[in-house]
Amino acid sequence: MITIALSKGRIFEETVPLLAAAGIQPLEDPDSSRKLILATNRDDVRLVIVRATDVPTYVQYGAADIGIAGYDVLLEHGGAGLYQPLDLDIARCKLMVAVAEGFDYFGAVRQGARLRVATKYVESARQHFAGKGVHVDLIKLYGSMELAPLVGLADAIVDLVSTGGTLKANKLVAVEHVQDVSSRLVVNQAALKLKRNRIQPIIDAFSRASAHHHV
Ligand code: PRT
Ligand code: MG
Repeated sequence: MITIALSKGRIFEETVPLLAAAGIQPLEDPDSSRKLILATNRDDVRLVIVRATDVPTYVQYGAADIGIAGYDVLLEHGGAGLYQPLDLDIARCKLMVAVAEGFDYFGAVRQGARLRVATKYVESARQHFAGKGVHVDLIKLYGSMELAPLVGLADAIVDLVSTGGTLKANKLVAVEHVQDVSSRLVVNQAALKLKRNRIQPIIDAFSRASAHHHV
């Protein structure tokens, strides 16, 4: 059996065509089904539906052989035990620093002020600000980061931006680019050795379908 870990929502939707290219069709839609293990048209392939941030963990411990995870999530996880053969170029967005409209971010940085930064992406944020020599106190949040500068929890946030609509709706502006993000294929290293004859064709099909973005 080959087990593939996916999160529902945008990653699942953009993965369906890649699965199809590998001859894999889910028998149910995770958005309407409450099942966490989904059968496919192939007896030897199943999907498990997990939180986006948990995908690397399932693959690291071999509970799933393969997974698809955002690069944002992989940077926080650290990538231990994971082979990352492909950038699938799906679910693209940018990790950005954003502040409330009217907050003088560059002025504060120039003066060497200590900034309070709220984020779910503590590791990426730490590296970004350390690289620039900016002093920060990081506040870990699990969602709705956009609220933090509006209610005085933080001076800035580090969050994903795709259309920019969420920042705009909350009167925030992006001031710095941290990292381009897209989703990557991750494979359990031991599973790849033991089941290469079944895993490699899936990697190859994904590679062809996603126009060869080798990491
Ligand atoms: O939603 P849940 O709490 O279960 O987990 P999650 O948010 O980690 O999962 P999901 O499915 O929302 O995101 C999975 C992956 O999609 C992320 O890890 C990213 O790699 C990728 N991705 C691509 C995004 C976005 N685009 C994105 N826009 N993930 C989140 N967003 C959020 C962003 O955090 C912000 O709140 O959408 C909002 C901004 O969108 P715009 O279009 O208004 O700019
Ligand atoms: Mg989300």
